[in-house]
Amino acid sequence: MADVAALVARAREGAPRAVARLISLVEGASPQLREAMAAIAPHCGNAYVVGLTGSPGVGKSTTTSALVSAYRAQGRRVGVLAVDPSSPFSGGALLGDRVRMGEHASDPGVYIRSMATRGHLGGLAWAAPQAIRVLDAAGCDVVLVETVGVGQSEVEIAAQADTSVVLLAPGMGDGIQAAKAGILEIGDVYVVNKADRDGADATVRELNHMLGLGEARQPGDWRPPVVKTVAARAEGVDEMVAALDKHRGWMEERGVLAERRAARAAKEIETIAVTTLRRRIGELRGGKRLDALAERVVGGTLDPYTAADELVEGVTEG
Ligand SMILES: Nc1nc2c(ncn2[C@@H]2O[C@H](COP(=O)(O)OP(=O)(O)OP(=O)(O)O)[C@@H](O)[C@H]2O)c(=O)[nH]1
Ligand SMILES: [Mg+2]
Repeated sequence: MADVAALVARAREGAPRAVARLISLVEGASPQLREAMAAIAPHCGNAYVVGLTGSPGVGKSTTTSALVSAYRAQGRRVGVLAVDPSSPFSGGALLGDRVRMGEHASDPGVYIRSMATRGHLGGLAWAAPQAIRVLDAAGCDVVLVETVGVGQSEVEIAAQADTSVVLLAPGMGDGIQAAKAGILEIGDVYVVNKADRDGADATVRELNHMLGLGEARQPGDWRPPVVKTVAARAEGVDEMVAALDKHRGWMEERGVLAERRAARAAKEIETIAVTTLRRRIGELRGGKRLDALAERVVGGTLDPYTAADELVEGVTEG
C-alpha cells in the first residue's frame, strides 16, 4: 500500500514517479483513490485543460507534441494525458506516442502519461477528470488530453476540457463526415492538420462554411476558428496556440470558464455517485434482498416500481 500523503507531497514537488503512481491509482480504480483525491483537492484549479480529438492517425499526438514545445518555450509546465477509450490496457495502442513525444521525455517540466479506460465503470468520464486533477496538483499550467475519436469519446472529452480542439485532415468528404459524427457542435477550435497534402484549403473552406451555418450566434458569441497546421513540421502551431489563448480569454471574460468547470465537477460527482450505486446494486445481485424482491414481483405480490424503490433504499442506506 502506498503512503498517499507522502505520494501527494512528492507529486506536488514535481516528482514524476509520484505523479505516475497517483495516475496508476486512478487507472486501477484503487481503494486509496478517495484518500488521494482528498489530499489533492486543495491544490487543484490552476491548470488550463485542452482536449484534442479526431479520427485515428489524423495527427493528434504529433500536434500535441508540437504544442508541448510551444508551451515549454513560454516556460509553462505541461501535462499530457493520452486516453485510449478502446483499450483495457495502457501502453499498447499508445506506444507510438512515446516515440512521437520522445523529445520531451527528459524534460522535467513535462509529464506524459497514457491511460486506458475501457472496462472501467464510468470509463472516460470517470477516470480522465481524476488524472487531470493529479497533473493539475503537480503544478501543470496546461494539461493536454488526447483522445482517439471513437463514437461517444469525442463528446465525452469535450465535456472535460476547458477548450476542445477537433482535428481533421484533408480528404474527400471530410466535412460531411464531420457533420455526421456530430463534431461540429463540440469544437472550440478546429485544426486541419496535414496541410502539406492536397485539399487542405478545400477542407478549411468547407469547415468554415459548415460552422457558419449554425445561425443562432449572437454578437460576442464564440465563432470557432479553423487553423491550418503541418504538425510534423510544427507549422501553424503558433496560430493554434494563439487561437487557444483567445478562446481562454473569451471564456474568462464571459464567465464561461467557471461555468464549464462547474458543469464538469457536477458531471464528475454524478458519475462517481452512479458508479457507486451500480457497484452496490451489483453486490446485491445474487444477494438475498434482490432475489426476494424478484420472487415477490414474479408472484404478483409486489410491483416492479415498488421493488426498485426498496432496492434503491437498501443500496443508499450504505
Ligand atoms: N504529411 C503529414 N503527416 C503528418 C502530419 N502530422 C502527423 N503526420 C503523420 O501522421 C501519422 C499519424 O500521426 P499521429 O500524430 O500519431 O496521429 P494520431 O492522431 O495521434 O494517431 P492515433 O493516436 O493513432 O489516433 C504519423 O505518421 C505522423 O508522422 C502532417 O502535418 N503532415
Ligand atoms: Mg496518438
